[in-house]
Amino acid sequence: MSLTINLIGGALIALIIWWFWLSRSGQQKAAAATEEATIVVDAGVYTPSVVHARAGKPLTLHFDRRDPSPCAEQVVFHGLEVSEFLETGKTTTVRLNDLPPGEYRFTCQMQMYQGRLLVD
Ligand SMILES: [Cu+2]
Repeated sequence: MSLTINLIGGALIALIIWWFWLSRSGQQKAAAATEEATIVVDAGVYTPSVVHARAGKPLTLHFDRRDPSPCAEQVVFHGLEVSEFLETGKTTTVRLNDLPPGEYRFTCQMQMYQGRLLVD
């Protein structure tokens, strides 16, 4: 009986280590240049809030809006002349093509939500 409990305990510890390791490697992936990303819009923050993209490549962003407050309803890409309305409870896809190198902010219309798009 105690052997079974020890095995379960060991398995749980292994699971916790694996989970932390996985979540950490996930964060590293978010910092790497990407051509597609999903951004959760909730509780006043974009997650992830920083997107790294390659210049001249298309970038597809899926905004998963979970915050019903009007504050979250629009995303504006400053310096790119792009903005989009986001529907609550749905995912809205924004496609950006031929991005010039630089750093661009993306925010809600009131600039409460803050994100950065890094292009190089
Ligand atoms: Cu806002």
